[in-house]
Amino acid sequence: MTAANPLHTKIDERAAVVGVIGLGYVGLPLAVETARSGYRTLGFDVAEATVAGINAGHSHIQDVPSDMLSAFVGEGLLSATTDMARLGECDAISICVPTPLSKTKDPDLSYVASAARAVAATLRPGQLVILESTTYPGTTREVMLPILEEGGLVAGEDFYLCFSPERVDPGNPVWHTRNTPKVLGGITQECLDAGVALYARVFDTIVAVESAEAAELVKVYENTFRMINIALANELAQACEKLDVDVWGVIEAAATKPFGFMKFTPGPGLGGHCIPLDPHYLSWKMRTLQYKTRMIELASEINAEMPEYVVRKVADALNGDRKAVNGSRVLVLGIAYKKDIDDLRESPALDIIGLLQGRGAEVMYHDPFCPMIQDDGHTALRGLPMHSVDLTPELLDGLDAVVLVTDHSRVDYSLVAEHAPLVVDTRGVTRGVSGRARMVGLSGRPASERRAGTPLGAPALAR
Ligand code: SAJ
Repeated sequence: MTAANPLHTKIDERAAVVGVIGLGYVGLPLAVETARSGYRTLGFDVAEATVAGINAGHSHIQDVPSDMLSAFVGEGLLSATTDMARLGECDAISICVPTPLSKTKDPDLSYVASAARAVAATLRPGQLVILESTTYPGTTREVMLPILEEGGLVAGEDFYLCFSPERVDPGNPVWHTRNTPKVLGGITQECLDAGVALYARVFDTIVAVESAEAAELVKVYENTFRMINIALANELAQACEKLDVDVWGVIEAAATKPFGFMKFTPGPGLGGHCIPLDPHYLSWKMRTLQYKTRMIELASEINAEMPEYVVRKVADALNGDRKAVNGSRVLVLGIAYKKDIDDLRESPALDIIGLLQGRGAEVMYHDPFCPMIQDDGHTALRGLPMHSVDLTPELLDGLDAVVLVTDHSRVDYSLVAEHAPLVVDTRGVTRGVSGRARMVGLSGRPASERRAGTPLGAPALAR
């Protein structure tokens, strides 16, 4: 594209107005970065409270400090609105809306389509539109493009359309929006050129790829890679159970390989709003093209079976104390989908609580980040809302078992080992912690119960 292009000129002169639709954990950090790069930024969200909070300088996103937000708001560089008619004021618009999966694991693009229609309503020549929401390869060209071209404007000539996957890792102390390499693909070369022109001024590193489809595929591949390797670690844990080998020791030793290996760890199952979901965008798209992504299906099965595996471990461990799950008092320790966060989305802890309740256990939980499990109408647990109980010696002494599901850093695991009779640890965080409790790992007997050189499967030698 020549420098005479008015959009390029506006971008070069920092005169371009940037719009961000969707001000959540992706959109608000992006809006702050475009403001920081000198672009007046207009955030769009359907939630009145979110918009009001931002305009008052209050951040609802952990990675965006309110003092930074209020500085940009105070300078007039950043403001928010629910009025989608103002999208016409923007020279560039990034779309960061949710792309959930339905219960049948079909992509729900209703938010993307709604945002596209809002942009189309005020689309004008020279505008750049970038979709950031994780979705199946083909969405930008097959869903966004027709909606935007309905009014007669042509992508690559009149306006520009790109896909750029979000790579936000909430709470990551090293990788932030600005310094994480940003992949970008366009519907046409001119689209890509326009997207690079803007994003090269916002992100430290731009990774231009051949098309919007390639950029969409990069994102689902990244997270599918992760999901499949987690499944392999979970399968290794079950193999170690059969061989009576401590899986954590095997993984730690394998991780000493300085090349050709990447450490993943087994656990109670797969939580979060990315890893369990993103691979299904790819498998869904491939099904429409008569291709079965067998690796994704199998890995998803293995991960989905982990809550059952954990509950069987709890049942077996209680049997070791001549107890049944039915009637036992069980504490689930840590319920967020991963450590040191408060996010319950797709958390396997909820499955484990439901399975234990279904077997007749009296289940309670402790999680310093999650004070309550709401009764949101689709979490099928008994006794909702459930509240986090305090972790006290009295509570622990009165339990039959603790199942450690999420390994938050700020829990006193020595207190748990000292007072609970039995701990089933699905994260390997209590290895080396000793106390009154019988400690059961995700696989095999604890190393403390196995003398060095004990043949596989042989009972531990009496001391
Ligand atoms: N998990 C395991 N074993 C592992 C790693 C994770 O069981 O070795 C489990 C976690 O307990 C959790 C689930 O998988 O239940 C997902 O954990 P995650 O570490 O992948 O965290 P997420 O869901 O927050 O993933 C995000 C993703 N970021 C984006 O999509 C932009 C992912 O690509 C990142 O790699 C990940 O953060 C990260 O590394 O923190």
